[in-house]
Amino acid sequence: MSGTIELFSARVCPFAHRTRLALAIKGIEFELTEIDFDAKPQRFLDISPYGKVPALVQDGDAVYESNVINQYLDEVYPQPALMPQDPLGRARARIWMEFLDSKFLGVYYDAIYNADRGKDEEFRDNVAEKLRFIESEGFAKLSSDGPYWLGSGISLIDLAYYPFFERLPAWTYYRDIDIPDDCSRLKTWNAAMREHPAVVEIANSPEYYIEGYKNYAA
Ligand SMILES: N[C@@H](CCC(=O)N[C@@H](CS)C(=O)NCC(=O)O)C(=O)O
Repeated sequence: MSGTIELFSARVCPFAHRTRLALAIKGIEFELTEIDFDAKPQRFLDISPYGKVPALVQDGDAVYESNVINQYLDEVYPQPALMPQDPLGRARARIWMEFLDSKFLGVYYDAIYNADRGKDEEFRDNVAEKLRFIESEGFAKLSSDGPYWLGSGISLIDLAYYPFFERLPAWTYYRDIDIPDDCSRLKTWNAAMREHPAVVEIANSPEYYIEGYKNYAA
């Protein structure tokens, strides 16, 4: 069995949040090292070549990139399984994790970083379009009776997306962006995620995120 895990993390970071969720769901013990971005220790930079959290060390070996870390954890600690058992299912899970990072997050963060109030509506529509795509191409085709992305069992897709939805109250507060009413599966998923014990264990309040994104939204 593999040795102790040290996780380099930051409370503010949605990517690190993904890995905290995977560790919590699997009940894996680990040592948490919180990184101050303004004073990154050399020990952290030595194992995280991009200087980003999350990064994990086990038996002297480093793994970084949140979705890669989570798939590593799922292979080293197979129970409970957080990826489908069949290759096609795993391919689909990776497609949606990739969609989030390469196609959704840019649009999502553009909307809160935007400094031109005259363009807020355009950015809001762009986010809504992506959320509707997730609803119709993702949930409607994959989640069966739900409530999670792949049905009744939570998976790494859920863990990849959820941190950005825990932060959604900041988007609502500053930019009036929320899950569209016609995205009922997405709403059900969001509500189910919020009640999951692992989510509850490490959740931050809406106020924490509203305060945390204040400077970005200004
Ligand atoms: N693609 C990376 C993104 C990680 C990332 O962007 N982490 C940010 C915090 S949310 C970071 O460590 N930033 C430190 C810095 O830019 O100095 C992943 O999925 O792990």
